[in-house]
Amino acid sequence: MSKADQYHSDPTIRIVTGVCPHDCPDTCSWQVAVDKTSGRAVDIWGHSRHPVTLGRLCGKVDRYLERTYNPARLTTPLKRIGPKGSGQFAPVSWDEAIDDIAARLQVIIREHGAEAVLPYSYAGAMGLLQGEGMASRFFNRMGTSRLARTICSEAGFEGYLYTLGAAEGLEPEDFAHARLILIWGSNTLTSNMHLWPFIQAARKRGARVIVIDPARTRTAKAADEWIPIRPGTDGALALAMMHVIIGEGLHDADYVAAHTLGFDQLAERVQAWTPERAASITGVDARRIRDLAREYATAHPVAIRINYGLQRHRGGGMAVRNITCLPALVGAWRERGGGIQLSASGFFRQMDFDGLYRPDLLGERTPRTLNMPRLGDALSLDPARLARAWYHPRPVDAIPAPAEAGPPVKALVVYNSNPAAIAPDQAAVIAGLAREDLFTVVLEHFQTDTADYADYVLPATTQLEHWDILKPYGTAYLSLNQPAIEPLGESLPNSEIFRRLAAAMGYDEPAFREDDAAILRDLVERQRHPRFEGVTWERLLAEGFVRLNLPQPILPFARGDFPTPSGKCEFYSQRMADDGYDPLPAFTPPMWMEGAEEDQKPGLSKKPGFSAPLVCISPPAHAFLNTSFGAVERLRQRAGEPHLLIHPQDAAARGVEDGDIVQVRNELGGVTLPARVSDGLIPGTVLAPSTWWAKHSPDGRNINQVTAQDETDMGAGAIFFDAVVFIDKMTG
Ligand SMILES: Nc1nc2c(c(=O)[nH]1)N[C@H]1C(S)=C(S)[C@@H](COP(=O)(O)OP(=O)(O)OC[C@H]3O[C@@H](n4cnc5c(=O)[nH]c(N)nc54)[C@H](O)[C@@H]3O)O[C@H]1N2
Ligand SMILES: Nc1nc2c(c(=O)[nH]1)N[C@H]1C(S)=C(S)[C@@H](COP(=O)(O)OP(=O)(O)OC[C@H]3O[C@@H](n4cnc5c(=O)[nH]c(N)nc54)[C@H](O)[C@@H]3O)O[C@H]1N2
Ligand code: SF4
Ligand SMILES: [Mo]
Repeated sequence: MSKADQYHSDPTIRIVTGVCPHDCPDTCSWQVAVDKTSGRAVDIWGHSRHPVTLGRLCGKVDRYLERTYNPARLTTPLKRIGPKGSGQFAPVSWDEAIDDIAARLQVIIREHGAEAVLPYSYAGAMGLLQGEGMASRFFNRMGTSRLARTICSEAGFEGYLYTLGAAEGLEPEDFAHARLILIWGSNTLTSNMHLWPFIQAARKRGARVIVIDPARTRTAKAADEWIPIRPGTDGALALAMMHVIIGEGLHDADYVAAHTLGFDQLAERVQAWTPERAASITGVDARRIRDLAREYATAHPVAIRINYGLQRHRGGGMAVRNITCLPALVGAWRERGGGIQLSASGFFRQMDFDGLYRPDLLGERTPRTLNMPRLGDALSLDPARLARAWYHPRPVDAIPAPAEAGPPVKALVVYNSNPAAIAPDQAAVIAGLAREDLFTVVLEHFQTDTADYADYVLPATTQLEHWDILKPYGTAYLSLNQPAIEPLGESLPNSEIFRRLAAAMGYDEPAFREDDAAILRDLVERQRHPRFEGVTWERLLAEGFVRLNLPQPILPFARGDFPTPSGKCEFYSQRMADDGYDPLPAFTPPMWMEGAEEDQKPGLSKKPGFSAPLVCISPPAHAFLNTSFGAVERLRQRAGEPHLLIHPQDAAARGVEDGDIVQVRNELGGVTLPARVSDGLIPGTVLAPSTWWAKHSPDGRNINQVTAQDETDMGAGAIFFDAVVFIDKMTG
């Protein structure tokens, strides 16, 4: 008997259907049991009828009630009473907070222009309403600087789009039909666990699963094989696989002729990419590369799951582009279980958001766009650094001269994000947040590292307390979240906070008076594309989630139909040439490989020594979701403590033993962490499970001390996993 069945017969309980708001491809549908008398949520579980949730939540969101009812929840507006960053605040009323914030923003706008205000948000709440719904109306009306939300996925996304035209591919259910599955730069069991049952189903039918990752992750341990690879070198591996496939005539000549563009140029390009050449870059044995290519080309159907881990490097865009060429080359798209998935968000690409986000409120204004990973630069008072923070995603996009960079950022409004912990170049971010002349407002559930630097902290509701709609990036089911409980304390939904701020600013458009459910209903009813046929508000209310009007299996490219300019999978991309890139698959080396002498390259060093640098990656810890669960003590306990994994070879070269405290440092900053010596890593790479709140870390700083603001080759994304560090054993 499912939990829903159990509670159905209990007259004291009301069951409410909702959806997980977190930044995770699974977008689980959930149900909450609410005690009718107390109005308190008493249980939460995964929806048993959702075809991907399959009745299970992950170990983090299983604890969602502990997060919502956490004693550390913010329940009243707070005003700063101590120095910036001291975390000293006093409670104030909503009216006082809203009026004072509006007044301060008005002064800043009058003196510096609306571009001096910067919204900063990401995916704390992925819902369309509590995400950017009311916020974008507010900031569009104000005409603030815009934020390019590139911190996570842009490089891979661009590489994928140049090649295939849309972020479409396999859906999770399709993986059950594959015979060979490459999990490439993804830690499925941690970051996308609801894909795993479909992978297991494929294995029961004889499929093999290979994980390509610098670390022997949970997923790599559970797979049939782990292929360790040096970070940032996947592009070279894909080129060599294509070398073998084309060289040995293993490609699908019919599919290639009918549905791809530029095969001859590709064949010529990959000729030089022998497995031996790729081996010297990737650290993967040449023989293994050759066999992998053969297995990939001859197993049918063959599926690839890439994720964002592999593109957090300078060459991440091109790496994803190269890998994305593989399925068309072997005709994998023909069959169910064949193809690739990076993101399924393209299933929703025809969704019309103008009625929600209201870009029309900008009028004729086109404010500057600042790039998210460059927050440190954006908050600098040096015009040259501010200019560098301008969003310039392609080589053909220039940054302005310092004199043209516009006003310094004087006000920062943070919601759904925790930049003091998650943004790269933490020292630069903190220096900006610590500016006494910067007016900072933070909408939050908890007193995060970022909230410590606020002038006002405004308490927001959690997903149990507000309405929303989730557009997943890993499934084809649109989902509705209904509030299960009343807001805790004085907390308010983001939507209501921006509504009140708008009123205080004197914005009297009807867009700032619509209530939450009406906005969402309008969003659903406004959709005209055939994919939304049958996706109605009534069904969402009754069922919680509704599949897009797409066939199952979707088989997006079985007969070509790539939404690229040529209508084909573009091995040769004119659009890339026009944007300033090599139009063919190429290898873009990671930062760590550039500029270093051969014997100084991390992991390639022939002179083991104290000073040789290492590459540092910091992928998510299993028990965390970015920093969103940092306040939940039980999950912190599960994560253990902030630490650094280091290979025995690299540890020995530095005299480091298991448990020793080491300093991880580079020119940007440093952190001290206990070392754990582990052979579950490719030598030359260290790994710091992330992302810990800085204030829960040994010296009040986390691993983003050593990550840089530099951007990826495509889409101006962040390069979190492309950090060069020095590791020294702490003495004394
Ligand atoms: N439990 C949990 N789930 C999460 C998150 C979380 O914090 N915790 N975060 C969510 C978010 S925001 C995102 S974007 C997704 C991310 O989901 P994933 O992309 O799966 O996550 P990552 O762990 O960042 O990276 C996956 C793997 O890539 C490996 N990797 C790093 N560099 C390279 C490389 O150059 N090549 C290859 N082949 N592998 C590399 C890492 O070791 C890691 O095991 O997960 C989401 N789900
Ligand atoms: N070193 C390192 N750094 C990383 C990464 C990494 O792997 N390693 N991963 C990167 C990636 S992939 C991503 S996506 C980013 C994630 O960066 P963020 O999207 O900033 O993610 P979180 O750290 O989870 O912060 C979200 C915050 O939003 C708050 N929040 C949640 N719901 C609501 C709401 O309804 N209203 C309001 N007002 N607040 C809410 C949460 O309490 C939380 O503090 O981090 C990046 N940083
Ligand atoms: S974080 Fe992911 S796996 Fe966990 S409940 Fe949310 S959507 Fe599901
Ligand atoms: Mo992310």
